Amino acid sequence: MIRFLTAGESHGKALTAIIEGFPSNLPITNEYINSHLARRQGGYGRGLRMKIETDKAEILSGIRFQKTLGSPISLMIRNSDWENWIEKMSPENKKGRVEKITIPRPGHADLVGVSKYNFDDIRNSIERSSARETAARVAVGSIARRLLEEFGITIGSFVESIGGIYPKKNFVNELFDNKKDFDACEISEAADKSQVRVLEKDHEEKIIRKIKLAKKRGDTLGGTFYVAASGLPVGLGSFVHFDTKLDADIAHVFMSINAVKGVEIGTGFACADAFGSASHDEIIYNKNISRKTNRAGGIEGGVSTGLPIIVRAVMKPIATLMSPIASIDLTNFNAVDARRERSDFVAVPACAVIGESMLAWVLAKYLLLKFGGDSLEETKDNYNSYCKKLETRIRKNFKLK
Ligand code: EPS
Repeated sequence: MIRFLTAGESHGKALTAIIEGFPSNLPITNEYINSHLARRQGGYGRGLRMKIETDKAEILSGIRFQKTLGSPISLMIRNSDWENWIEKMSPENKKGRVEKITIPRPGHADLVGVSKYNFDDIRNSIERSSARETAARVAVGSIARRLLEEFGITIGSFVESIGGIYPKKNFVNELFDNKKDFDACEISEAADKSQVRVLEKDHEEKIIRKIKLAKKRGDTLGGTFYVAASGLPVGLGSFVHFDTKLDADIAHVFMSINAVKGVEIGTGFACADAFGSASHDEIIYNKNISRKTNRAGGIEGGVSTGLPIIVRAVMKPIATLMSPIASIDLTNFNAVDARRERSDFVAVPACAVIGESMLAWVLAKYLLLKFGGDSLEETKDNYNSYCKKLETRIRKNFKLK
């Protein structure tokens, strides 16, 4: 079973991660991890912090000559901004002139954090609840993604909407129709060319206008995004327990991303309004067992069907507002404006990249649960033997005697 932990405060020295359970001999380079870290930093509407940081992962253990050793992998991403926070964030007992933060921002973890952990300074909550932590998750996810690539599984994403601005064309309908081969990587390649990771030029322009308006008003925006995976085998996940269902795990990891408030798989919430006949995917045989459509988004009964996995999620607007809404000062409970803090105006494009990383993690977990060996070679043997014999087994099992 693979697992990971991240550590690190937003303005501490560094973010770190420990990853366990990957097979040996998986090729991986710093450049590969860093290319995904750079994708997370992009997007029109980010704040000044992204101008300070150029996130780079340093590999501390578990990888030798660009291949995994099977031992725990540890990574570190230094915070360049630490230089400006050494006194304010010192782990030593030498407090500089630290101004305590006493006014919580609605929508952030400020108030729940000080209530729960018994703090006298909201800074103590801000630091770990910051979305800065997702840089470590993207580094972790890129190792999972590298593993999946060895099995022909690719992952991609695009932004569907920001601030209620949707594209003219609904790109996912094509995916639900299941009419042509689809490589999830290709949607990311197209989206990465856009400043807000959308697929149409005039859609991008409209969104940028809306972000400019939000900035002018001192406000923020959220939006929706799709993450997809293609090239999957049938049979990842299981229906035998609540915590072995692939879709349940996907929902969990997406909801764990900062500011994500909802997630759906396949046609998701739209199923509520459709007939059953327009909701499920008819089974056909055309050289292989296949489906006419992929409305289920690649998962039935908590198990991958082999068709692309399609996840949609919604990110709420960033909680830090330059024209703040109401709060109270915890020193006297008087009504005041919520605190301003350097932040992003929009982070939906970054959120989609984080979604890719989390989906990669879950898929790598279920791939290794089913096929995992100590080395990549052993894992590939298990995978190939299962995939090659799948249809032969069905034929044999159901043959009329
Ligand atoms: C982020 C770093 C943060 C924020 C943002 C995400 O840096 P700072 O707090 O120094 O400006 O830009 O975090 C939030 C929006 C949030 O609400 O926590 C990053 O690296 O992604």
